[in-house]
Amino acid sequence: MLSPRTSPTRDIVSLDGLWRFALDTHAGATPWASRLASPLEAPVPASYNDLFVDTEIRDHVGIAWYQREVRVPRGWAGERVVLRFGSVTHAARVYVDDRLVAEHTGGYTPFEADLTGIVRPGTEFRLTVGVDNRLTNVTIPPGTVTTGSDGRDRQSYLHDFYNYAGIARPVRLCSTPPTFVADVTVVTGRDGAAGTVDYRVETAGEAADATTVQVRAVDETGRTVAEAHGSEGAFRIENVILWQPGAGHLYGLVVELTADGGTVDSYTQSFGVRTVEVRGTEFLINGEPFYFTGFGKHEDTPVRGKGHDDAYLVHDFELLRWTGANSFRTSHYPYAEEVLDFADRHGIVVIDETAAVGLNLGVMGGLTGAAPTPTFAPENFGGPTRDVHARHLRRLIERDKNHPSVVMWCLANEPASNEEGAREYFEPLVRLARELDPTRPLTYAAVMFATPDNDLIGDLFDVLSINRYYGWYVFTGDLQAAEQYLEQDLRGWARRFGKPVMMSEYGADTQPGLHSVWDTPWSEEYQSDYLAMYHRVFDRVPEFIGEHVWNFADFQTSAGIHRVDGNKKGVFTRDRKPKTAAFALRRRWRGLDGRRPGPAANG
Ligand code: BDP
Repeated sequence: MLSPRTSPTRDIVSLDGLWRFALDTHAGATPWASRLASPLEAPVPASYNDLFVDTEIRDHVGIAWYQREVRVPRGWAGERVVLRFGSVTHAARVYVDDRLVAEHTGGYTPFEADLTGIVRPGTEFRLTVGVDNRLTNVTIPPGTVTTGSDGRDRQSYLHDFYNYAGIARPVRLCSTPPTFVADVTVVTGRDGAAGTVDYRVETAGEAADATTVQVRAVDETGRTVAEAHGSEGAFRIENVILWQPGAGHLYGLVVELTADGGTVDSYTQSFGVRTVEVRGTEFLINGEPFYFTGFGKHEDTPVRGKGHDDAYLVHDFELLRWTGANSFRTSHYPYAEEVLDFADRHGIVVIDETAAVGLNLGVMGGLTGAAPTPTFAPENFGGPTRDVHARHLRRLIERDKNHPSVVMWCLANEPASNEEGAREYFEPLVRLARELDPTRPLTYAAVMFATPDNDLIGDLFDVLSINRYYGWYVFTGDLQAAEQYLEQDLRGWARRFGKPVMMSEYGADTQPGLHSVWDTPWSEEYQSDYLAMYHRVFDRVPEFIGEHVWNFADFQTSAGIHRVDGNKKGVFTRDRKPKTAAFALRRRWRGLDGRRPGPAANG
């Protein structure tokens, strides 16, 4: 799905701002049919949970309503009018006046409603959105809703971040011509000093068959560097400037749809020329071995919850640069498109993850990892869950395929890959991902209970991403034992699969301001020593290709005795203040430029 962009033939009106807001319990039977009678207003984009001092809203399970009036620009007569949501978490029903115009499930990917002929240029309509935050066995991520004896619904889930809900990303009203560019796919390669570009353009609308497609690549100054004709084709960019980690050089593919010598539609798709490949136990970007340094992140900030915020976007990337991080994983769901656009422009490498987190009933068994009931059984996560997972994977790849920053797809976080049924569950998903995108390697983040001996799916993937907490959940406070087990474990994965191995999670909860001269869990020194121990091990494993600390910043979770106002494994606090470990990471990572740290780099 194309990102909304203005062009000589396309306009955009932002619908961000304050909308009327009410929980379904206060909104009447048909909230869309008239003005929402509620004193509350909620900002878009933002999660609604933390805005109000009201536990009924914070812990709400079910539907919440958003509403506003929208005026269609009068100049849009004869144009196609499209309403586009960056995301609504987790499901949406969208009404224009009394009419249902869209339904969408999946809280982290965009969707559109074509309003052509439904709304009239120059007039106003009432836009109402019902936002459903319920998670079940057949949603991704999954969860369970139970009704208590007090009649209240409660939501439980298997992932360790708060189930924020709302209209979390920008909403836009867009115009396109009635015949339009519907999709663009760009795949790049290299031939000596030249870049090779294969492209495919999809068109739609009444007169699509009568149009011809022309494309030209422009550099950052707007100069045309290559041209081609036809809806599918290839061209070369001589003396290409590559998209590189740390230097996000971009070109624009200007796609023009013409008929009878006139322009019907034009759309510019940005792209970067780079290659990605796994060879042996190396991860190559532009043919050079790349070593990942960075974090698993979250979209999580005070008050806004998971709402997209450009100030935090800029600041987070600034802190990544300051720390010497060259990459991050979009744990545990696809992030806002604005984040990936920024990563493209600034040369930050991204591992792009689906929202499939919590496909593991073993976590309910605590540290034993013994699932109380088999994860992949039909009554838990069977065929219907996998179908939804497949749909999400498709949406992710359709959305993010043209981002040069995205170098790998992560199909799931900590699935029960050690349990029977895992292979049957994942094989079709891996096949689908490779069909949709034969160019990018695939990975999944392996849970602690999945070991080199019992994992059932590692051979299906290209890179082994391992989540481990030796020294935290196990061998708590005993870094010496933890070091020994970690090394055995990582060497075991490398030996069994002969593939590149990276650490996709390692971290320790840390209370800022707590200091200790001992190996004291929760102290700032322990977090630094814990990371340093992992780094010593990484530097001894030849197949090792990268390290993503869990987590970039502290983040909110559901309440529980294991969490003190959320997960504190951040190297930065939730309001982005550095803990001691941030300085240690900076010492290790700065100046590496994608190379492996040398033996002296332990920090
Ligand atoms: C891992 C999960 C991550 C958690 C982390 C933790 O992948 O989402 O936040 O553990 O416990 O198992 O901190």
